[in-house]
Amino acid sequence: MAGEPQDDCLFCKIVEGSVPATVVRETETTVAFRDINPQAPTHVLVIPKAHYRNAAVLADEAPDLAADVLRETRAVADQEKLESYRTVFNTGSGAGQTVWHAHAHVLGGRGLEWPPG
Ligand code: IU
Repeated sequence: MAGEPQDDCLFCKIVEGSVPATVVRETETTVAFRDINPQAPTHVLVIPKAHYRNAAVLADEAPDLAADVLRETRAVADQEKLESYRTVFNTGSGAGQTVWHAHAHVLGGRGLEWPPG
């Protein structure tokens, strides 16, 4: 069922606490933790605690939760004292999505090129 934890999902395990992560923020509905392969001095992932396979499904099925995730990206940027930052939702394998639990990347702390690769 949409939103239910998935046994084979690494990010669900991070939410449960059975896989460790460097958590920087947590709310009732979201967790934010440092990416293990950072692409910028600040690279934090914000995830909903509930499992949705990507940002498109999250937006369709749980728009209030999608708003919580977006609000938390801003809170992470504030906490990390980022004046400029980029929020990325890779959606689908062609866009580089590799983990099938919706997540926002928050990247900052260096100049960022546009367009992205
Ligand atoms: P993507 O948008 O699905 O490609 O992002 C997945 C991110 O999850 C990627 O940046 C990985 O470095 C990151 N990640 C992580 O932080 N911890 C993990 O155990 C695994 C992936 I697997």
